[in-house]
Amino acid sequence: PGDVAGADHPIVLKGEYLNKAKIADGGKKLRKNWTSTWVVLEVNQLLFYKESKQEALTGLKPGCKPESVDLCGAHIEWTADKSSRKNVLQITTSSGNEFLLQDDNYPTICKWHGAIKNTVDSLGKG
Ligand code: I3P
Repeated sequence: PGDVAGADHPIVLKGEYLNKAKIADGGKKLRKNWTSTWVVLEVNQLLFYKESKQEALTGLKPGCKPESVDLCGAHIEWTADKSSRKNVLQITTSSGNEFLLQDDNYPTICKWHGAIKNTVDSLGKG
């Protein structure tokens, strides 16, 4: 019921481990801390799980929710100047949260960039 993260939205891209760093919260800059996270793309949001097995537990176990990123009104772009790493993309939400996603494998991160961009664009059309 309602908008329980991970419970009732169709999955667009199945889970995969990517490197993630949240660099701003509500427009306020955060200290960068890269972590490996299990990323799932749904039709309206991106979910960050600590590990793959957490996805299966969400909905069964209270308090086992992923971090969710509302993609409505969000922006996604490649960035070369926010990190010394290669293959970095940035997602900025309408609430001013900023996330970097990165993978050393270019085809992998391209696939995520394309799918997230399609999702953002489709939500934008309303
Ligand atoms: C940061 C850490 C990050 C690095 C960041 C550093 O140092 O080395 O990996 O980002 O660079 O500040 P600390 O652990 O002391 O916070 P990248 O790996 O993305 O380059 P930055 O300050 O240029 O963002």
